[in-house]
Amino acid sequence: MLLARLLDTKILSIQRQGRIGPYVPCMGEEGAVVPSAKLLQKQDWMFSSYRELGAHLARGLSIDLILAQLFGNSNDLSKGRQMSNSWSNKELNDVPTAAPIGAYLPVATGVAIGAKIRKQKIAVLAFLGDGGTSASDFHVALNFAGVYKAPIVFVCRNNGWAISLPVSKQTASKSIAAKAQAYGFEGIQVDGGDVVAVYTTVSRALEKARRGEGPTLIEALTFRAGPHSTADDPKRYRNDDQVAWDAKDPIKRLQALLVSKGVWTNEKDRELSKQYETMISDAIGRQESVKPIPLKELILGDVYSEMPWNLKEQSEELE
Ligand SMILES: Cc1ncc(C[n+]2csc(CCOP(=O)(O)OP(=O)(O)O)c2C)c(N)n1
Ligand SMILES: [Mg+2]
Repeated sequence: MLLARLLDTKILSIQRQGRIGPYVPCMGEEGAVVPSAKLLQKQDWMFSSYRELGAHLARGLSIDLILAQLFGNSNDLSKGRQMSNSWSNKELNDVPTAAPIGAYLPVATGVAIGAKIRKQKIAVLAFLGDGGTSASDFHVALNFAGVYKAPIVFVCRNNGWAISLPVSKQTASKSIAAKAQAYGFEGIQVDGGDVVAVYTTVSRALEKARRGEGPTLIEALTFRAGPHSTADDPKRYRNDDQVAWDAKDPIKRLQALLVSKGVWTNEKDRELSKQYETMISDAIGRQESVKPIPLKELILGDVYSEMPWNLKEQSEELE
């Protein structure tokens, strides 16, 4: 969580310096995503939206690969072709998101149904936002998950906003968790800033999925501490209360808990922060200078195993 916070903060500053394109920050929501992703086993699958930086780190994606994706350089596993924040890694069963909200959710359910048919004892974890619950794909995904008793856990980060639209205008349901009832499975609301509560709830849901007892929808109540993206000005639609945010900060809450239990100190915290900051600046130094893949390959590569004559012609023209 701390690594995600420090990396997010640093990425925001290099974005403001014009060194990368648009970015979607994750500050405030680490408590809902990091423990969830940390609970996955190697053969499980993870689907996400774009505000789950910490989940990719927890899954094992390196700082270098996270930055390579944002610089769109030739080290990037998606070769600079994906929208920013669309991290993925085939070896980690970490699937890239799709720009249309929720479009990956039926795919996630499909992977879970596939695993069930193959009798694999695995689980699928799929993150989404409160806005994602209005996408038709959300309802398709939950309906199929319910009917097939698919081994999937949906974790919805309800941060109260879909860009500038408040959740009160997103749904007339009493909660997002309540929506699961219509699809015949359990929905649970949890404080997304309470790491222990998230860990326990997601752990039980993943175990239930692995036992073949079907899906769960978890609504994690979170706080989006920053703007929707670097192209957004939240002051135009909401008033942020700094004091209220400090009390909600999942990292501060966990630090306080660990210090009170005598298993962590502020001194250790400072040391760890320094260590992470060095790792982050070293990785930026490595990735910023890496060139993008050549334009020709970016546009025309990976489409045909053998390039047809018309593309060959265009390729020469491009050169
Ligand atoms: C189908 C679709 N409609 C609209 C958009 C534009 N859009 C991008 S992010 C976003 C808000 C989504 O909010 P939420 O699901 O609550 O996630 P959050 O940004 O709060 O993490 C919208 C409307 C889109 N990408 N796809
Ligand atoms: Mg939201």
